[in-house]
Amino acid sequence: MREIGLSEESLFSFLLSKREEDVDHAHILSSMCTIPHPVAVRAHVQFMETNLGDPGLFPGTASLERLLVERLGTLFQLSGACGYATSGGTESNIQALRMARQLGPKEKPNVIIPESAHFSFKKACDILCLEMRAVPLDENYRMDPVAAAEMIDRNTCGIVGIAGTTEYGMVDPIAELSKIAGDHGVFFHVDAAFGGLVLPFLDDAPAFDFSLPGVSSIAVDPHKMGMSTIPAGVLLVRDSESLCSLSVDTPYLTVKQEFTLSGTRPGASVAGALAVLEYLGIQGLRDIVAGCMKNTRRLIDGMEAYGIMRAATPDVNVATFSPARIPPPWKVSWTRRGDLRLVCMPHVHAGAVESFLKDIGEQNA
Ligand code: 0PR
Repeated sequence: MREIGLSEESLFSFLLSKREEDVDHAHILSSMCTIPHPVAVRAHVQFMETNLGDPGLFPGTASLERLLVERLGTLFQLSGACGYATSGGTESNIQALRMARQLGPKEKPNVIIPESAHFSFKKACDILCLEMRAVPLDENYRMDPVAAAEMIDRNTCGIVGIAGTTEYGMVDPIAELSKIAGDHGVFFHVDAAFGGLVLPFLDDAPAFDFSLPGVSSIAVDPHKMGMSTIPAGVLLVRDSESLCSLSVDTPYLTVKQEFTLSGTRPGASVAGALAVLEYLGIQGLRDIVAGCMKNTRRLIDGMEAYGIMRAATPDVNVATFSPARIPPPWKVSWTRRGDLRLVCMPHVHAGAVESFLKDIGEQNA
């Protein structure tokens, strides 16, 4: 620590210089986060000092969290869904597996998870001492439901399906998995951290939500396609008993029990997440998703015109390709199998797609 503090001017010029080292969103094609919507930023600033960890002190903010859960629950076809705002998909996935473990068999519990799962499930299994059984994928990078069913035994406490995989943008056969989970009486968590705010706005999207009776919980991240400020995830749960299985006593707070993983929790990004949903409504979100999907298709067509072929035909706005040389300053990512991965987030405008394609054409000519 400095003995004497900096002047405000020097402090902010130092901070600005650091901020300028960050990559400009104009060139980020690798991220599942995006530039927050202006209404999210405004709401975030308005709720900056609120703490959902002690909701009795912030009843107004706490009611916004309940409204956020209600809005997303209804979007996922369950009125009266319970849940809470998490820090993102990782926390939602950890908490979902924690519920599965609380409610399921106690002896050497295992969970059935697709090979395509986000690495947050590895963290969850480590923390919760769960055996992770990895289900192979079919030729379209979707979880094989027959293999999943064969892996279930009497120690299985949970099944996970992904609605919008991180790497290839695929939706697992959630309806079949819901049936399998229901038949075995096993907790079924759907990781829709990415796809949860894409699929409801597409025509002909596969079912992935609470309309399927076997679905026990859903993770969805407003800080991804919901254009919220970070951190904003939501864990939605069908039954309040499942969520209450996570409760611990909190004797000196304004509430006597809590089921969340974090104690102190930001109200700011919850207000930000809700602000976007309220401001855009279904129609506004549908337009944004339509734009992202159009850009994804244009990217795939444009790359294939250069002979860089798609690795998959995605269900959501993640495009993957056989390896290609990528010129600076574009920031792209690579899947575990070595495919090029590009995510058409709302900040990736049609103009950026065209200028990326032009650069690729020159580089790979
Ligand atoms: N589930 C799925 C399907 C995800 O894609 C992700 C993150 C998570 C869970 C975990 O969410 P949190 O990171 O919010 O805890 N997917 C992105 C990824 O790993 C996260 C990300 C976002 C990474 C922006 C980089 C980046 O620039 O690719």
